[in-house]
Amino acid sequence: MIVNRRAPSSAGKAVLVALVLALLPAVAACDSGAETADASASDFEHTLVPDRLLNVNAIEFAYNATQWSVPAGLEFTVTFNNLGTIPHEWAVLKQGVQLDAGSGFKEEMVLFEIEALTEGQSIVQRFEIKDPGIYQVICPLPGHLDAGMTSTLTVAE
Ligand SMILES: [Cu+2]
Repeated sequence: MIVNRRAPSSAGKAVLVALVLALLPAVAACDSGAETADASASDFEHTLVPDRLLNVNAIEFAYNATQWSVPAGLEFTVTFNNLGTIPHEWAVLKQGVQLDAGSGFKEEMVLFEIEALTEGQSIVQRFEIKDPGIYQVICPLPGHLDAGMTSTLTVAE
């Protein structure tokens, strides 16, 4: 596994800046009472849809939920916060993959993942899953699944 500690941080800042920039025109438009029929309006609505916003916290050795749920075929936003004292990841495994032990993990099992965040880091990333079903989420770092870092992502029709 490639662990790049710098990339998540800079990517997260870029996304946050993009979100802030997307929100600014909508806020300004509200103040002036103008129409908000531009592209940024849909981004603004997206941020207000609760089931498309996942707030994921990681500590040693667990996530803050045993299950998350998102709609199929729609982009959702994951805010991943490492509240622990060592690096953690958030990896959604491909449908049908169910790991009980970290020793069975292979990188090709990953549908997508948020790579290692160091302690105290946060990142915002957007994903979309087309196929409804149950997906296992793990922290692939050595020993972390075995210690309990596994949850479920339900993708509902
Ligand atoms: Cu971990």
